[in-house]
Amino acid sequence: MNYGFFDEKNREYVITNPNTPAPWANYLGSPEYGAIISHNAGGYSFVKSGANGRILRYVFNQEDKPGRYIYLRDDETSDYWSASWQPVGKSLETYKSECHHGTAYTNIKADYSGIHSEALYYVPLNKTYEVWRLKVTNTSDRPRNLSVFGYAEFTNENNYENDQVNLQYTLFITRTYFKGNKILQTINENCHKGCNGSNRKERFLGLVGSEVASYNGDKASFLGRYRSYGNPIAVEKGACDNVLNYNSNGCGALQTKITLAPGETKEMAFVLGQYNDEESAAILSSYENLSKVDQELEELKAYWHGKLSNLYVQTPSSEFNNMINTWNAYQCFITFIWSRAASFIYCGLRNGYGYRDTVQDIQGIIHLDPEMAKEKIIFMLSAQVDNGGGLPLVKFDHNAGHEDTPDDPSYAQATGHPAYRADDALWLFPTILKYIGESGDKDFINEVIPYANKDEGTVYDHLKRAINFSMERLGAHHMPAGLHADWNDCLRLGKKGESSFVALQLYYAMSVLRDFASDLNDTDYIAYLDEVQKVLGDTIQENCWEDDRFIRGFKEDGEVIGSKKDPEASMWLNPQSWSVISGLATKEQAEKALESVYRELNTKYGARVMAPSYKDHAFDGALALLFNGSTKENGGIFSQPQGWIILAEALMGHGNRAFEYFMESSPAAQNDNADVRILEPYVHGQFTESVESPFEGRSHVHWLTGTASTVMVGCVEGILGLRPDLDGIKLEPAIPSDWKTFTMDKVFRGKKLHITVNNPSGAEGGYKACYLNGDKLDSNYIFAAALKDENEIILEM
Ligand code: IFM
Repeated sequence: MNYGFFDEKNREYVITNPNTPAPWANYLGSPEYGAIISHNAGGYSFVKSGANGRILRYVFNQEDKPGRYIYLRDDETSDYWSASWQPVGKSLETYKSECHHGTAYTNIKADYSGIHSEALYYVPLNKTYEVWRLKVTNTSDRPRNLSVFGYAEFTNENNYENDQVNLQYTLFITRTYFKGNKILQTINENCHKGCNGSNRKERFLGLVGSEVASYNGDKASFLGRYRSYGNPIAVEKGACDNVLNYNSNGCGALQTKITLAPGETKEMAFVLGQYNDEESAAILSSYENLSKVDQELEELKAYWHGKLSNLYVQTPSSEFNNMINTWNAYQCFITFIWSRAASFIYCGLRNGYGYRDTVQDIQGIIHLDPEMAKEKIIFMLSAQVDNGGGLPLVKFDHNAGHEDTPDDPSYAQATGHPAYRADDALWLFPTILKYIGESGDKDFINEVIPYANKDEGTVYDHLKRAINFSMERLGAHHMPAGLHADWNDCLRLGKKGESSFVALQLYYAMSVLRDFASDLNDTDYIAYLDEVQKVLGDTIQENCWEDDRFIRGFKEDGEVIGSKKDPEASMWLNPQSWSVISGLATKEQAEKALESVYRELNTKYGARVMAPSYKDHAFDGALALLFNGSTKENGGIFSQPQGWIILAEALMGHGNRAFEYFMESSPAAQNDNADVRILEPYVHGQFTESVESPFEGRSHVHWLTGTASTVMVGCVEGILGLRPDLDGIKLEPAIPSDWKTFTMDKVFRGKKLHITVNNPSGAEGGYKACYLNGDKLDSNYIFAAALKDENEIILEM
């Protein structure tokens, strides 16, 4: 069953049945002013921090409430409903709703009792407040007298935990005022005269475009005793009782009354933010002419659609097109910008950026906005310790050159991360390679950037130190130690245990750095890399290849993890995909390893991260045991590695398999299976429950996940075969054999490429000929120097 559809042209997902299996969310604004909204208007807002800057209350792990509620009431019949289906929740027999989630805006349309409403929610570009614009149209044939109520439930304090549980304090620090067209809430309002002035906060909910008829600043007065958001007493009665809170929960509730002739439309806007009386008055008066809302909406669309249009594909698969052109791409920007800041799962407590997650997130947007990526790459390089390792958590107030490291007890105390992880800095290699390839900014390699704790070095030096970090922490088999974790947070291999995944990443990193070294003509270093890469390659081959698979590594006592003989966890996904991505596996090994994945790990919802799940045969470092079988790292279908298996299959020219993995795990492909998948059909989650779960196919942890970037890379570099490198771009699609033709419009280094791929003979990989602006090329590689401003490229498969 589905609950909506993709509107490809408008880059929207449209929810036509609001009774979805979970709140399906959208992101408005940015972490400077962040607003998360569900299709039923549930959600919260914050300034700078979801945990410490929370201004709208939302109760986690509940039924999606409260939210940004707009109630409508027929003042003749006393019947009332909400502009979003919830919270009033009228029967869907009579109440029709369409929620349009778009790029940084959400427009909820409803039809009930001859009244059409459209509630548009957004945060204007570069602004730190939000707008709820309501348009109401009388679609009946008689004049209508309506009340409209806007309701925002302010937190009593910016810290969300205090707001929820520290009531002996937070109830007594807030009060509200009515100021003509707004409710103004103050917190610690006397603090400008004493105590800590910075505690003082003011928030407002204001109304423009219509007169306020009544108001409430007190939540209990608005809702009434033993009532809830679905039946507030104020709405039921048809008026707020003008009570303001003092030592009780605050809110902003404003009522206005409108009369509509048949066919007539009226509009108004509620505006909400954390600003004082004067500032909020200025903001509100700037909306006196409500046409500003349409302008701001157009600005938002132009901003986001502009970025997204740097790659536009038209393939025979609407699932693929919807994800690559809009939703996966938009999710990549959201994870890039928001990191793991806030969602309906993440409350905002994490006080920094995870190193690996952030460096991975960057990869998802490089093909769309390399400049934006560069800034973050520099930031992450400045969070690399001078020993070459990454800081596991980079604090939001990171002070490059002056940070403590995991070697200092104070770092663990401040961040909760007691030790280095083996993989963090190794993610820099694919990310920097992609950035330089996409942008052509070869000089970047010579840019000088500080280390996290002391000293500075060029990007090249940073990368060399990252290699050293691994080389200085090798185990008994001469492979990198797994340390506190490798990519898998649930594998704690320590200083002696070894990780084949990190070994493969290191092998790959050496190849990337070799290219940079040869561009810089650094012959000594090339010789060094050749030598150590050979030793590393040999040791992986000797110790990790077992018949039809690469093992996962070694425990501290030297025992193998992921051997075919193991009763549990005998097959692991990542070493197989990375054996191909890294370039280490021979063709024969690659074919066998990928076949083993398909045979032993694949399910109808994608490939499991390992199997069988741990139950009775785990070891101390196998923290996956904490989870139920078929869940998360314990044999679940971890979503991030789906991107790597797609890429690996594509690199082998297995277009059918690559696309099969794409379809199995793609949210869009599950649109008609929403009751099983549960999560939004337009965003990737962190994982999907696999075969041992009674809820096989159910996905979890929406939006903020590294999956967005790995799947994007798997699709763009793998299936579409767009592979920029230092001097140009290689085109090597690996597609389903029934794709006869498709096109890609790509902006590459400021030049426009219109690429047509023709596949008359039903190939799934390889190419026969490539033409640039009518000239046949020697290969499928296009030198950037050969490009004009606009280019017609044809690839014959
Ligand atoms: O790689 C990690 C990531 O950093 C956080 N989520 C889980 C992944 C796998 O353990």
